[in-house]
Amino acid sequence: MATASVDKQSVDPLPGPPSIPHLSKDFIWGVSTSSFQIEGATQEDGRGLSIWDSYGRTGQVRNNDTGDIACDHYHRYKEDVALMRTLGIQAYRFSVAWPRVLPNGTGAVNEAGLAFYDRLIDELLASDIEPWLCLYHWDLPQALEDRGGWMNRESVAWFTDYATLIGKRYGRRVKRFATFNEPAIFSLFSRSFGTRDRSADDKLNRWIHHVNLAHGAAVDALRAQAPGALIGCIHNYQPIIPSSASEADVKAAALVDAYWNQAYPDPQYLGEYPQAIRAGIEPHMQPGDLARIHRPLDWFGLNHYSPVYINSDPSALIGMGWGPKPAEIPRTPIDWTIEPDAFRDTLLTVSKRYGLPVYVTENGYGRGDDEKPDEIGAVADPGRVDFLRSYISALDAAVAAGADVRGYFVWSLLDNFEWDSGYSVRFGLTYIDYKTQRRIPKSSFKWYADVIRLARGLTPAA
Ligand code: IFM
Repeated sequence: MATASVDKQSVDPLPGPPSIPHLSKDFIWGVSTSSFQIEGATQEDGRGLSIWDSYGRTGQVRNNDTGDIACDHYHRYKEDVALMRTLGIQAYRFSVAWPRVLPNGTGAVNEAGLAFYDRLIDELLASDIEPWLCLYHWDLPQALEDRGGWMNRESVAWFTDYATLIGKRYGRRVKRFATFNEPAIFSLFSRSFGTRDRSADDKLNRWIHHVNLAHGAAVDALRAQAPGALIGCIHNYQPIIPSSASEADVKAAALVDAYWNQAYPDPQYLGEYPQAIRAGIEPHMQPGDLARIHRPLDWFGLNHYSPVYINSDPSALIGMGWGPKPAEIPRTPIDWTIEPDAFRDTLLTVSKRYGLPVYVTENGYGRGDDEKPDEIGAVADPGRVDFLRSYISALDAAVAAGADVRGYFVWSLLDNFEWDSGYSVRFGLTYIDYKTQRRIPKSSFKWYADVIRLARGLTPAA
């Protein structure tokens, strides 16, 4: 049985700040969001459809939730940037909705869509917050999915055109770009793959290779349009742990590790695919492909939540089954194990393996819909505070042990559309009342603001 949810503990007083003696004063503190999860306005100002608009209409998202309104950030971005100012962050990571700026994925440009990101970027800069722009956080234009999406090698050219447009438009004001957010996650969990169909393994290999090529081409396009910008890719990297010592489980976990953790960063940062998947990728390779993928990068983006426990399941995609999690490890309310030591170890691993400055571009705590304002309208989230406190302390420990970590972004500024779970899972430092769109900073918001002020040598807000 899982240990009881940590949110049941007492709220008052909030725990003190994490122990961070090894973080420098110019360490970057931030928050992250993504376009589809917060923007809404899916049918406004000429935006095209994305695959998540279509998927939301299939009835497979919990409570039939859609992204139609989400947090209405498209209209309320100023209020959201004001929240960021109150937090005191130095950087904000967001993504551009590809179908908002190129409604058909390629070809005609939607000026009204581009103008939205102009307004957002200008508001951030006027607030002294650095915009970190991610090109792709899963909302592929439906028009491109209809042409085969990432299965089609032409996707490399589509993505290059999109990256060129974005670099040209924003490159004078935006100096940090990421190509993709968590390519392994949208590959492994894409609904295009029947998880009980082993012929999908080959589709997965082809898809991975195209996304990697698209990454490399986009890096070149961004460099051409935005000289001096710092470019990276954002990876979800977690320890993959076999749930037993059996040979089958150990082998399965090793293969999942290759797909989940290395299939993207290894060719992008090191110029080669992990040994375990090379033979699978080989049929999709053309001469010169590895050099096209392996373009110089400036930083490594790490999204980390908790280790993954794996069982062998020979009939499932890449033989991956979900193994039981050890009962003694505490969990968040959405059943993710809380293991800050694994975070510390992962930071050390990626820092050493990829040899570039690491930025933690996502880390956070999800809770179900029982997270609500109390009778005085406040939202107390002590479980989230404890989680962040222990993970930020673990980050400091990683730095003390030699990891080159330069920044940390909480997922997320706002509660938002949590993919298949719709609005039933909340990750925000800010509570969203979806009926009124009222924003209520949670106790973790105040706590994080104090952490940032202290880390920067300022006194905590009263
Ligand atoms: O909400 C997601 C985000 O889009 C990608 N990383 C994990 C988050 C929490 O599940």
